[in-house]
Amino acid sequence: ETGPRHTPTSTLANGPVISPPHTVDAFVKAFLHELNFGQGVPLSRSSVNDQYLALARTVRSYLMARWLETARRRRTDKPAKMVGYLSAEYLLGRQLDNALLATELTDIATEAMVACGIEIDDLRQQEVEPGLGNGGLGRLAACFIDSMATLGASSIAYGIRYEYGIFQQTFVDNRQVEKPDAWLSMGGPWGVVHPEMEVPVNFGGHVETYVGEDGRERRRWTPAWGVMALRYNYMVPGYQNGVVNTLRLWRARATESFDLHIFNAGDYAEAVRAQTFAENISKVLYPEDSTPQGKELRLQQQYFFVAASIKDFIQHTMPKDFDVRDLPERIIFQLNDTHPVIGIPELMRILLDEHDLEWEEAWAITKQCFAYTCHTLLPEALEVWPVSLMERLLPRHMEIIYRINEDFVAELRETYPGDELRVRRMSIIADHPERSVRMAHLATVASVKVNGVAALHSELLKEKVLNDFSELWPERFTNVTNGVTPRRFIKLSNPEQSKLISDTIGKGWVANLDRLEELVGYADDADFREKFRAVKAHNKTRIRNVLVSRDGIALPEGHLLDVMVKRLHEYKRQSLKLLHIVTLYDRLISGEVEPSTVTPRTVVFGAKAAPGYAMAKETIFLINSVAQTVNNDPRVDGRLFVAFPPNYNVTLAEKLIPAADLSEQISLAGKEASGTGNMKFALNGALTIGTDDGANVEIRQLVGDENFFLFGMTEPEVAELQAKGYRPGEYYERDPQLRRAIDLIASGHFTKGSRDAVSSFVGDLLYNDRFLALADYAAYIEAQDKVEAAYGDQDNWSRMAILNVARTGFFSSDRSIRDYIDRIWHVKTGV
Ligand code: NBG
Repeated sequence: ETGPRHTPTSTLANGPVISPPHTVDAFVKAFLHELNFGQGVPLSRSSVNDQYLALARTVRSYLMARWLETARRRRTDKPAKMVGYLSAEYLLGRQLDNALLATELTDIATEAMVACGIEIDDLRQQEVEPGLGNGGLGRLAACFIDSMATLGASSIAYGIRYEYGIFQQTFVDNRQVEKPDAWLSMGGPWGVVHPEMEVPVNFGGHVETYVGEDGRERRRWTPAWGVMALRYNYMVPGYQNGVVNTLRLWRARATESFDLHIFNAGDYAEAVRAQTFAENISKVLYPEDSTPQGKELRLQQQYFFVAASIKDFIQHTMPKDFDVRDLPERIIFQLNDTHPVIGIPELMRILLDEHDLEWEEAWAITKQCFAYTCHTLLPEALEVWPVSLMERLLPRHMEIIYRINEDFVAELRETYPGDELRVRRMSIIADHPERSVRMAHLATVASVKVNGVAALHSELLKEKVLNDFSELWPERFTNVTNGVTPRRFIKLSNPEQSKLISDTIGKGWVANLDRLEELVGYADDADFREKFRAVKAHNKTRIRNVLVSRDGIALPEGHLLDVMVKRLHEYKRQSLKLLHIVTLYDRLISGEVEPSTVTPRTVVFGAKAAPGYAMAKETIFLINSVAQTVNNDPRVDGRLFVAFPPNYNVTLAEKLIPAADLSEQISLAGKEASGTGNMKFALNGALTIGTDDGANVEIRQLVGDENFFLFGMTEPEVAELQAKGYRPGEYYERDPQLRRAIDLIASGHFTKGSRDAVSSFVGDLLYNDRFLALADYAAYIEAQDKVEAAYGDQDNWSRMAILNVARTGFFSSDRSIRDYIDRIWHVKTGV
C-alpha cells in the first residue's frame, strides 16, 4: 500500500509472488505443509477440522498470489476510479468450493485429498457458512462482489465482521427458537487480519467553535470515546480470470485509553467489562430483514464500519500525497440501502474539519462520491434515527445534517414557493412522531444516482416512496434490476444441469449468461428434454439425501416439488401458501377428490422470522403444525407432504433450489422490491407461480406468459381496493372453499384441538389481512390447479422449464454490475 519498504538482496525475495503449481503433487505438498506447520499435526493424527483448515489455507495460498498481483497492477497502472461498495451485510455462503472453482483447482484438490486418504466432501461439510446477512439484501451484496471480481471492476467492498452471524434456527414444539451462530468458533481460515492497519472510530462528546490559524471560525469535535476498527481482508476471486478483489470487514476492538482510567483506579473487572462494551459493536448481526431496528447499537455499527472504510480508503488506499479534491475522480461509494448513509456527513466532516475545506467545496465533492440503492417499498422499512440519539452519539454529524437540510429546504422554497406541505414532506428532518433524521432523504439529496432493484420497483419508487424527489430531480433516478451469480447458483449448486448445458452449447455461459439463449431450440428436442428431466430427478434424489441426514426428513418420491424459501414476512404471504395447503388437504380428507386423481405434491418451506416479529413466528408455528398433521393423516394417502427444514441458509438453498419444480413468488403486488430467489429458481429449471411483483414481472416478460403461472391483483388493483376499503371478512363469507380452510385452522384441527394457539393468526386474517391474502386466494387456488394439470404433461413441463433456463440469462449479476458500471459508477473493468 505504501512504497517499497525493503531492499532485499536475495533474488528469491525480489521476485513476484507466485502460487504453488497447479499439480496434484504440488497441492498435496502445500496441503501437508499447512497441516504440519500451520495446524501442527501429522496427517495420521489430524481431525477433520484440522484437515479442513489446512485445505482452506492451501486454497487461500493459491488465491493470495492472484490477490497480490491484482493489487500490484492496480497500484502501478494509471490510478483508476474505484467503487467502494458499502454494505452492512454480506450473506456469503461457504467459501471453499467457490475458491476452488475460481482458481480451477476443483479436480486437483479432489485428487490431492484422495492421495491423502481424505474424502473432500467431508471437509466441505466442515465449513460453517459465514451468515453475515439476513436475506436478499445481504445475498445480493455477495453476488455483486463476485461479479465485480469476475468483470475485473476496480473495486473494494466494505462491511462488518460480525462475530455472530444470522441466528441458527431450531424448532421446539413447532416454534422457532434462536441459537447464536458462532461461525468463527472452529477457526476462520479465509480472513487475513492486519492488526497494525487498524483505524480509530470515535463517538459522543461535544462540538465547539475555535478560531483557526487563518483567523476563521471553525468547528471542532471532541469525542467522548472511541474504538479501533481492526481490518480483516477476505479474498473475492473472479471466475477463472486471475483477479482477486478485496472484501474488507471491520471488527471493533477496545482502545488502550478506553479504559485506562478504570484500570488505574484499580477496578480491573470493571475495565474488562468496559472493553466488552466497545467490542460489542461488531458482536452480532441484527436479525431484522426489510424492517429496520432503531437501536443505538445499530447506529454505532453503521457509523463504525462506514467511518473506518472511508478513512481506510483515503489514508491507506490512496497515495500519500493524495488531494481530497480529487476524490470524485477516484471513488464512488455505493450505499447498499440506508445502512451506510451516515457516510455522507462523515465525508463532509473529514473535508471540513480535517482538510479545512469550505462548506460549498466540501458539499460539491461529497455530492459526487455517493450513489444510493433503495431496496424496499414498505414505508415503515425506511430508516429514521431520532435527532436526540444522533446528537448524543454523533453530535458533529447531526450539525452537518442540519446544515445540509437548511440548504436543501432553502432550495425547495425557491423551487416551490408557498408549498410548505411539500417542504415538510421532503425535509431530511421529520418532526413527527419524534424529531428524527430520514436517512433515505439524506441519501437521495447527496447521491449522484438513486436506483431501485427491479423495473417495477424503480417505477414505484418514483411514483410513491420518493415521488417528490423524482419530480425535483427526474434524471437522478434509475433502475438496475438485481441479478444472481451463475457461478454459485448454477455452476456449483447444479453440476448436472451445468454439465448438460456445457455439453450442449459449450462452457462460455458461466461468465456470459446471455448465451443460455442458445438453449431455446433444444426445448423442442425430445432427447434434450429427457436429459433435462434426468437432471431434475438427480437433484431431487440429492435433496432427499441431504434432508434425511441434515434433519431426518424423508421426502416422498415422485412428487411435484413445490418450494417457498425466503424470509418470513407478512408481505411475502407464506400464509397464502398455507391456505393453499390446507385447501388441498381439506379436499383429500373430505372425500371431495379421489386421492389417486390428485397430482402428488411436496411443499418445502424455508424461512427465518425476525426474533421479535410475533406474527411471523405464529406463522412458523402454524406451518409446522399443519405439516405434522398432514404428514401423519392416512386419508392423505401419500398425495401431500409438507416439509419445513429449520435454519434455511445459503448452503441449503444450493441443494434445494436445483431440485424444485415450482417456485413460489406470491408477495402482494407492489411490496417485494425485486426478489432474487425467483431468479435462482428460473435459472435452475423451476416454473414460477407468482404475482405481478418485483422481478417476477421481468421474469414473466422474458420467459413468456405461457411459461409462467401468473395470478393475483396488479399493483394498481391493490391500490384501488385499499382506497375503497378492504374487508377480508367478505372474501371469507363469499368463498366456501376459503371458509372451510380457515375454519379448519380455527377449529384447532392442526394444533391438537387448541383454538387459542391459532387465534391471533386467524383473527389477523379475518379482520386485518394487511397484505390482502384473502383477496388473492381464489386466483391463487385456480392458478395452482392449472399447475397440477400442467405437471401431468411431463414432456411439456420440461419444455417450459427449459425455456425458463434459456431465457433468464438476463438475471446474471454480471449484467447488473455492468449496468451499475455503465450508468452509475463509470469505473474501468478488465484484468
Ligand atoms: C430486499 C428486498 C428484496 C430484494 C433484496 C435485494 C431489504 C431491505 N430488501 O425484494 O425485500 O430482492 O432487498 O435487492 O432487505
